[in-house]
Amino acid sequence: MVKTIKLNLLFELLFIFLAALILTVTVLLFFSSLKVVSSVGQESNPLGNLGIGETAPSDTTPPSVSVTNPLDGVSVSGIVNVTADASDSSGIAKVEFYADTDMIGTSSSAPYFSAWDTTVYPHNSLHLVHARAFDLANNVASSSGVFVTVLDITAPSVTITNPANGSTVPKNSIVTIQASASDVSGINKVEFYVNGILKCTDTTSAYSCNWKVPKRPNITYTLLAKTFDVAGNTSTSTVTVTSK
Ligand SMILES: [Ca+2]
Ligand SMILES: [Ca+2]
Repeated sequence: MVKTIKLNLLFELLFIFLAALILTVTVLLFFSSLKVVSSVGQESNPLGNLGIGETAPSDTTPPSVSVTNPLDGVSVSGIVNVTADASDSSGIAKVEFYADTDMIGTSSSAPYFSAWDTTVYPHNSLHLVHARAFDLANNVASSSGVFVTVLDITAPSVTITNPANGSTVPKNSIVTIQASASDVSGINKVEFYVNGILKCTDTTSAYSCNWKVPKRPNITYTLLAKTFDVAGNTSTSTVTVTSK
């Protein structure tokens, strides 16, 4: 009887020991599986080739950049294609183009270029064009500047504001022909013509011409204002009027 009880106790102790062993192994396996997951996570990291504690070599060298068009000292006009060469060991992120302190545009892939509208500048004005290149590590380099002279090839604007197109004018009277004219480079003069004959030349704003309307009624006249900007570009505005 006593022997049987001892044997039962022995079996119970063995069972508890085995249960504890299984629990311990299960817990160990669980945590080791977590480690596997975390190391897999590291493998997918872009810096996975680096060992623990290592960092990527940082790029501290700025790119090389130069403006390839326009050339230094040339004259330009209209829309100019500004181009640059840029290179860097870690790669170019973008190239910015400047005229004086104004940004012309940004180019993010080779060939690097930007369209520069020079029609906003006055005739014979001097401008400094340069490029700034950024590498992928955000190092910046500025190119040498190129000096260019902008020539105005854009016609001025002009409009006859009086008399109105298609209106009648009193015969045998003085009618003041008025015109508004403007240009980024400035207006040199406005010429006023009646049926092709030059009547007045006005060099200062407001531009006008006193025209003596002939005595005959029911005559149609073509009034024309021709304006010249300081670069010699011209444009015209015409109206027709009838004497009454
Ligand atoms: Ca670099
Ligand atoms: Ca002009």
